[in-house]
Amino acid sequence: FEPNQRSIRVIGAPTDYGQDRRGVDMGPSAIRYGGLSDRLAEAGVATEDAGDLLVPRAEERDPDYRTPSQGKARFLRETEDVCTRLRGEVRESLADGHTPLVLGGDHSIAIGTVAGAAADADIGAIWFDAHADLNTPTTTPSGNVHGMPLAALLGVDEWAGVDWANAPSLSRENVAIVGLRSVDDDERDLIAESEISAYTMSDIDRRGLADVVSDALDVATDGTDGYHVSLDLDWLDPTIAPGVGTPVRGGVTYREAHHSMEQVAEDGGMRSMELVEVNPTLDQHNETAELAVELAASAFGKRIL
Ligand code: Z70
Ligand code: MN
Ligand code: MN
Ligand code: MN
Repeated sequence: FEPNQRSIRVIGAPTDYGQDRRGVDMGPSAIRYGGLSDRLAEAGVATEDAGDLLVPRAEERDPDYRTPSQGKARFLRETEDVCTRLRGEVRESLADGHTPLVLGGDHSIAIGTVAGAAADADIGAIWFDAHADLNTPTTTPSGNVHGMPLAALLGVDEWAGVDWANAPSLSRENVAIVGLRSVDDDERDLIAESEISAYTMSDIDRRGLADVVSDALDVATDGTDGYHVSLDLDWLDPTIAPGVGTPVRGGVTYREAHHSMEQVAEDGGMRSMELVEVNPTLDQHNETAELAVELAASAFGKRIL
């Protein structure tokens, strides 16, 4: 057994501003209760917990407060506030030599996580998700910012001028989305006309997930200082991850997901990670949070032999 050199700082971002179903703000508690610190200790990594960011309850805020240029994005002011603070925490964690592990919350928090991770480095990103998260406040069909973080980080259209996303924090040629099965028309057009690498479930069925993730790692590491792993739990099939706001049938299996995280661990270039969209109110016996914990342990180098 080789002790793992890495040390982790856990940062909770208990938001549910970015989507319609309440409850995803309980994600950080459920993930910790699901055994996070014990499983990471078993994986041989030193872990410290910075606690949760203080996030005002959605009921106390006005979702529709926005300037005309902010289009249809709901809770954008609140999202900016949380992401600005999260960006600072993530940047500080990296500066202190700790790999940030951010617990969501809905996927809008990725804007803060990645802005912080990219503040002092050129990074790629692997986006494990059923969705492309490439909408803008104009193209969004829902008004939900959790459908927009990747577009924000790439500086797509009106996201280009948004300073709190530090856009662009990512370059299209270093981004890979893995597991797509629910994509909006404007997102499809953007993927077709840009250098973003996008892998659908059909690609995974044809080529095998291991081969797809190997490509994604090449994309994320090509000319970068490392990469961010954004793990939306709706990447997984809802039969094993029912506790998510937007379950989409036909996701990756338990074994496929673990193997992907083992590939990430073996690669060694991951600089930051986040676990998002766990909704304990929709879960069965906390199994989705426990799965998130197990996947993080694998990504951080849990060994079987
Ligand atoms: C749709 C939208 C989304 C997560 C759903 C859905 C986006 N494309 N993201 N669940 N995690 O409303 O923008
Ligand atoms: Mn420390
Ligand atoms: Mn998703
Ligand atoms: Mn997502």
